[in-house]
Amino acid sequence: MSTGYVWQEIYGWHDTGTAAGAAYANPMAGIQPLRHFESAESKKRLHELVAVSGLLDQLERLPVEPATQEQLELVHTPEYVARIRAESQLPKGGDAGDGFTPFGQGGYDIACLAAGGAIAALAAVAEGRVRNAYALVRPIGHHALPDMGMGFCIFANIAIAIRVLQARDRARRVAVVDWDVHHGNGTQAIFSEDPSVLTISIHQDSYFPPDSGHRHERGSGAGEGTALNVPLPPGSGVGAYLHTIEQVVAPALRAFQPDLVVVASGFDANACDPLGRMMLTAAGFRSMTAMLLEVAADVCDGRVAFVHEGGYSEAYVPFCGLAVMEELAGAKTGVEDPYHHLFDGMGYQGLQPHQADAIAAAAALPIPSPG
Ligand code: 9RB
Ligand code: ZN
Repeated sequence: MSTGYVWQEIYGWHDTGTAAGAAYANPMAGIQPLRHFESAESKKRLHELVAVSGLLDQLERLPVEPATQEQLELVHTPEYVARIRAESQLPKGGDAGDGFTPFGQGGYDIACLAAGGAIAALAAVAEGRVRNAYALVRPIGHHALPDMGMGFCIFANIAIAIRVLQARDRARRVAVVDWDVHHGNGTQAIFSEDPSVLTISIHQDSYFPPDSGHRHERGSGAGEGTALNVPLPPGSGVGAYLHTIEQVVAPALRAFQPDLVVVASGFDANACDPLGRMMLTAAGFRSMTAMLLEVAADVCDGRVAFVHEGGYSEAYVPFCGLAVMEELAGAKTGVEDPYHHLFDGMGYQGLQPHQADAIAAAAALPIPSPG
């Protein structure tokens, strides 16, 4: 069986405008127009490397339908969906909610196609049509809340896809492993009271959203214990991340016994991301993927679907993404990480004592088992 792959050219046309990073350009306040942090470039270049390296020929390109209004409303409020649709018809587009999540005309349609890409990937894996899958979608989704977009996210792509699968009875228990450098607050909030979905987020401690992703956030009500946060100190590298997968994520997945594992695959914890302050390498992402595949082979016949999140290094994201997809497909393209000399040997790549303490504290948190 093959590895499924989602990419739509129009994802590259989602227009985040002439911001200055995440701020709105304002010449009178000294803020010179630039690009938004979240430009298409890192994703387009990842797709182009997948194609040029030859890996694309070994993947199964999955067809994508836009998520329907009904599917969006499995997670989002009708009012929010209607507002995005209305603003998307304006020539200047709109903002999904926090002032940092702009979109251009037609942004609604592209966001529906991003949610649809997540649905296509999760469905293909859950239905056994592919062994595993990577959905390279844009805009990203893990910060989006039911009634508000934020942090470059319009619709909660992964959460919508999980709800669609559950409604079709294609999956009951699902675990989300979010390795984006930012806290996966939206996914956590949506499933907070839901015992059927375990959300795990590994992120840079106390970054974005502000005051979010603390270890004591464990879900609530019937979902108590099904949110797991691993805030890591800035400067964490390959050693800290692999230790986290081994000591926290793998045991949690073995305890929770999901039918499907979904990875919220941001690459902004890489060593040269402009927004993250972590040190992951392409080889680090490859090893994390291999470890997750090994656990998934034991708990859910290897059913893993990756859905893209952040990652803003236009130069390095392509190599990190290619490493993950090679591992998923069990293929080697021969393209080497051109930065490995620089990043693999960086000081403090190994596990540091203060990182081990943070990981041990997360590893001590109990995870509910089925039944
Ligand atoms: C805020 C500002 C940000 C900054 C980074 C992200 C990253 C998202 C991501 C989102 C929003 C500014 C809160 C500027 O990659 N997620 O995976 N917002 N930045 N000013 N203020 C008040
Ligand atoms: Zn991020």
